[in-house]
Amino acid sequence: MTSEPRLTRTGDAPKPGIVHFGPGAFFRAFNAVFTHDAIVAEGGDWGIVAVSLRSATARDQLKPQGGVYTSVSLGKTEQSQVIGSISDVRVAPENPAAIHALLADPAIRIVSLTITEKGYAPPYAPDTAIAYLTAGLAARRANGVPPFTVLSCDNLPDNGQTTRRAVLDHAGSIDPELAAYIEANVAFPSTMVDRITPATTEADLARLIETTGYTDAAAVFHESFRQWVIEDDFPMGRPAWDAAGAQLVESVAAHETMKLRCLNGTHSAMAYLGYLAGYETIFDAISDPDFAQFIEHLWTDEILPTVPQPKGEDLPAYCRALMARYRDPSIRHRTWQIAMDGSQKLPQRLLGTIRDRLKAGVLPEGLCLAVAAWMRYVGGVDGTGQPIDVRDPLADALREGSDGAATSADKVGALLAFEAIFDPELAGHDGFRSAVTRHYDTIARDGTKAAIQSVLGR
Ligand code: CS2
Repeated sequence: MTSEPRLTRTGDAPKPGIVHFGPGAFFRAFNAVFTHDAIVAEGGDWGIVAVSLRSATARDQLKPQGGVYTSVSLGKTEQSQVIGSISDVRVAPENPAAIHALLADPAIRIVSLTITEKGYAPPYAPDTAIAYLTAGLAARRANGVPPFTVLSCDNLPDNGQTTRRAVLDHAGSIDPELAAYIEANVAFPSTMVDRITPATTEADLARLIETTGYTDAAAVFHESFRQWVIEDDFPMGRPAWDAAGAQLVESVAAHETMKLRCLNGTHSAMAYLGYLAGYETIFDAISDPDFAQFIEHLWTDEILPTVPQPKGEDLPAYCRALMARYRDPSIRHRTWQIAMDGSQKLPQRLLGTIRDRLKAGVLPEGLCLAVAAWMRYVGGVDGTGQPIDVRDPLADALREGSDGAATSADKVGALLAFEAIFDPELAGHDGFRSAVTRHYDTIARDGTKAAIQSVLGR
């Protein structure tokens, strides 16, 4: 127990204009910070009502503090900022009707989402974000209130379009006229979001008490870097996010591909390979010269040739900056955390790149190795025989898939048969299949480091 006073709000919370689903660490390190800075810069009633779809943790942490918390930028010079943009926090399952009423409120002009990749997958039960969005839009249509803008902030290609398709799909199953209305009237701008935010630890919170003199149960710890690219399509207005450093553009597609393939692709590669090699964090993995050289190889030879040129970006410089971000010793980002939900991440992070290389007639060995490492990881046992705590909506099915098969070719084949992950054309590509099987065997026989060295030609 500490005797330090708890952080609290002084003054009034901003009047709400945004509802946000998914009040976790990333939202607090990113959306809420940009919105705080935007309100400070240019004002506006853009307070955020943060809604959790499941657990009460965020509410229990934030409510006693009046919604304020500390955002800590780690690095050589640590900087902390008290963030005041969260007006209220709700737990949807405690009172779904209150969430429906909130979404129907004309003051709410934007509904944003950080619900992770799996949050967009059907079926859309009434307690999912997609169902709440649809119900909110239906209520506004019935009441003659203009619709809110829907802003997905998850790491998915075309996240606006993905959300739109999900909402239209769900609305169509309820009432085709509602779907037609949404199609004609609701804006779903796409975004690219980027800030590395490891899960908060008890040690982080204890250190914060020492440096600030107060207790803050909701604090978040992240890198100082942040990049937000947003399609500027907000019929009901938006906070001055541009004044806070966001890039408002016509199309984010190229930015999104760059980020998903260069950052998230190498993140996932390091998560599986690094975990199997015994590395706890990205920093630990990238400090191994073999890993560093492997990641450089992935960027230069396998990923960048597939990435379109985003306006205003220098792609090789982008990758150099990424390497510096990975090498930051103050960011303890666990490989296990990034390894989570691989079945939802692989397609946009690794498989699209592989497909593009195969189309160009090149077999991307390093990315095939990353896929093989994922296959070993979801097998649930590491190289030393220890069980792996695999967190994935498909975890059981994936483990059973690889358990049943006799040879490694059969195991790889069984996993490639998951059509929700691998499209049949890729799964049936002989060169891809045999490269993944070969790497799968090398990891089992000689270990992860040897497999990496074989790709590097050593
Ligand atoms: C990471 C991302 O957990 C993961 O899968 O790759 O959360 C990554 O840290 C962010 O996208 C960085 O912006």
